Amino acid sequence: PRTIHLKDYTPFPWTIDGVDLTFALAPRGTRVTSRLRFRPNPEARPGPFFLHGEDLRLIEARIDGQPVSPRIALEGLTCDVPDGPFTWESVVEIDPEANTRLEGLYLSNGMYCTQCEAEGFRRITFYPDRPDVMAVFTTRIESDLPVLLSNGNPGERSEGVAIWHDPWPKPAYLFALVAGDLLAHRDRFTTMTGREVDLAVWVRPGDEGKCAWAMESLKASMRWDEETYGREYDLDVFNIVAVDDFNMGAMENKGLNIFNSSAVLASPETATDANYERIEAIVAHEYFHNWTGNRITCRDWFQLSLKEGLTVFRDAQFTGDLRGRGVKRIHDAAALRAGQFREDGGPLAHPVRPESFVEINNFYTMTVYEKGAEVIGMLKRLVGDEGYRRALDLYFARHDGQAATVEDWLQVFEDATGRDLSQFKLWYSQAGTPRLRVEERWEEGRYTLDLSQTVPPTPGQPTKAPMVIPVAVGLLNPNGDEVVPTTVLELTGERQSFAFDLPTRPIPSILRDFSAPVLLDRDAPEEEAAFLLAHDTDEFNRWEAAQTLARRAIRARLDGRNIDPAWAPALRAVLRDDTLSPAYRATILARPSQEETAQALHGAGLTPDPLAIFRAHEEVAEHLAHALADLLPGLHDQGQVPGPYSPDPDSVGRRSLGNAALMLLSRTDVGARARAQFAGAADMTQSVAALSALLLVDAGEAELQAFHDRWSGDRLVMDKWFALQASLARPEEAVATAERLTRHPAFVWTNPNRFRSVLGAFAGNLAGFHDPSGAGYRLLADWLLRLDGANPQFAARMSGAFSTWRRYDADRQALAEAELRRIQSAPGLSRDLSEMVARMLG
Ligand code: HT7
Ligand code: ZN
Repeated sequence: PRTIHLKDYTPFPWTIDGVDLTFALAPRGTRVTSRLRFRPNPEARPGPFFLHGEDLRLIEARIDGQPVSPRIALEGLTCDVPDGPFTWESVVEIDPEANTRLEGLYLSNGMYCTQCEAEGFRRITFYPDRPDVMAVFTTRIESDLPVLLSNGNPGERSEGVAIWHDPWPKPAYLFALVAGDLLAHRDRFTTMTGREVDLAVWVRPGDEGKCAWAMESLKASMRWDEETYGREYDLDVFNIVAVDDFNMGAMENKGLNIFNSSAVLASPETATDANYERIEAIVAHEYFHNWTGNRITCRDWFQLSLKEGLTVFRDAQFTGDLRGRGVKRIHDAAALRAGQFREDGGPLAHPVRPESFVEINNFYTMTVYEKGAEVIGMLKRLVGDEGYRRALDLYFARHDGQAATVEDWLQVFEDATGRDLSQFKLWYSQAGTPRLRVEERWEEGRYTLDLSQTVPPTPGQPTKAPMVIPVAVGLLNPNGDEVVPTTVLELTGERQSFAFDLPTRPIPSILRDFSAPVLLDRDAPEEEAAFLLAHDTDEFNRWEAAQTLARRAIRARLDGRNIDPAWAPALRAVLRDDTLSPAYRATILARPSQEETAQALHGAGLTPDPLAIFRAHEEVAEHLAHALADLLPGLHDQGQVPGPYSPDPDSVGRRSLGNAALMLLSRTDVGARARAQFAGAADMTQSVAALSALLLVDAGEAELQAFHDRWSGDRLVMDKWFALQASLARPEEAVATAERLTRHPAFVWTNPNRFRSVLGAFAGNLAGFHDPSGAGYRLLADWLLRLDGANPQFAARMSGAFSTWRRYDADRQALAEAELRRIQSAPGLSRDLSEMVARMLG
């Protein structure tokens, strides 16, 4: 397969003045007629006329009305064309029913829907399927189905025909079409300039009672983007459609967002607080793409983070504003460390702006999304809130209607703030998590922080230059007063010193608010973490201090030592502090994940033993459960929020603290409270938490069955039933549990949500997946091979579970490698999965 390189970019030799599409929908033979008005692109060098196209049956092609015979190749067609402007027409036939890839036009439970990002439009018709070709689309849909939707504003509607016109030029990846027997949950929004927008969430009959939260989230997002970024919506309608078979969370098609039903549907009985929060965040993310992604799109797919990093950053700001910045920052940093640091430290490491790819779908990663968002957060910290706002205003003014690059993005910051960002740009090109070493010196009246950085080698990048690292620091007096409030130190060299004149030696709080996505390396005095846990004014670093203590406890058990008896009392003081929000106190009670422990051991040059890690985490939880036994029932009681269910931040926070307490309580009361909570649960949050607490202590057989019997008709709730078992199965039973679940009649493996709920959840069960027999590796490899034949994009995504295989002992390595090689040598392996496996084998 061909490798595509950033350096080879050339503009398309034509521009398109208008696109007219007609879809005559039929499950086995949909006819797509396209009429494209081409004009030579004055900014491009002339080149061959090439249109992408895959799995299309060409019926006829014409240029200016005259039949032509294009040369069909594997990935598209070429044709001789006139020198000046011309009109290209083609008729193709496609087979939506046979489309199991969920890219292009496909059928999901009788509903037609599309997924065109990144390169799915070429499975619909012949087209220059690249993001820098932007055009105005008019779409005619012919079908007897009652609801026919596409991008833009609705035009004429008559028996069996609907016409849609999208006035905003867009790349083909933002095209969408939906047709089906759907019901709408409707509302309206009045924009900042008084325009009325009709909003609708479209779902299958039966799901119409589960749309209210997505609609509320949409309206909140529309208002927030007006108030925070001055961005107004620009069409008369905004439609969201929920679909059951979908590879990712959602897609920001212009005016017609298509969502995985798990990211839309919610009712108190069927969705947890976490589901509600996820829906709110994804609805916001897709809506925010209307400006950062759609009005300003990407020149090529190497610039993906331009829209994704920025939109993740914006959705995080939104969630922080609605639900509390400190807790949001803690959740994001924890997720980044567990997922993106893992990616950056292994064979799949790549820069935020990759320089080459075989299959672009393999680069929708945490590095592009989440690290990309971190880079924007650093930029904002460096130029300040005012500078950021000026730069963003300039970005929207200068690049509206364009397909932009990372260079364009940085240029607006340089122009708006006068800052030179040439070194900062390394964050886009250098992969790997920088390690920030901090040492301190105290000489009478002068406190000095010596900062130094190293960026580790990553595939294809053996040596690195120093980055710009904003290190937010605060200094506290030994009595707990803050003597130096948060100050941003800018580390630009390999090592730099920063001095403070102070009467007494302070205690430093370093990397406040997780001001840069780096690993902090510091030999801190033992007692410092407990001090910061008690006194730090920075919410993030206070939580980080709690994490440091928890890591120490885990490490003690791994080394066969006793847990420091001062740990639980230190936590107790914070947990009892009613001035702190329950949501925040819940984060204090959380321990690092087993994955994080494995990563830390590997980073320290040790070989992690998944079983030992599992046991150490269990022992630490047992220790806390006993040491906090008197406090936990009260915390759990606080989580019983009276009145009807509401996903407001306060209620969610209370339940999260109550349920964090319950997870520990079940270890000392043999599940009594969890059983009672399960029996009396009025909402899914309480029900799932209770079931988890029981499964954690190897109980809950009867509750599991009751849950199954009650919810067997609800797809999304059944996903939870599968995922809970696969992820919480004890190490010795995990492979057998996952295998058994794959034999369950409801295990529809072609549905990505269901596949993920069993095999994704199992792969996240550290000791289960890394079973010393290799049976976990074999199970996943078998399923990946099967999945690859139907849905390569999703198979490739799920294969990432193997990426850490070199961390483990020689026996496990040999077993995992054998499975990767078995996959690699399978006949007919997709480009998607073969690229992933090749990279993982390195
Ligand atoms: N921009 C979208 C990314 C995407 C996608 C979505 C659904 C199915 C397949 C997809 N491939 C790429 C989603 C987003 O970031 O908002
Ligand atoms: Zn996105």
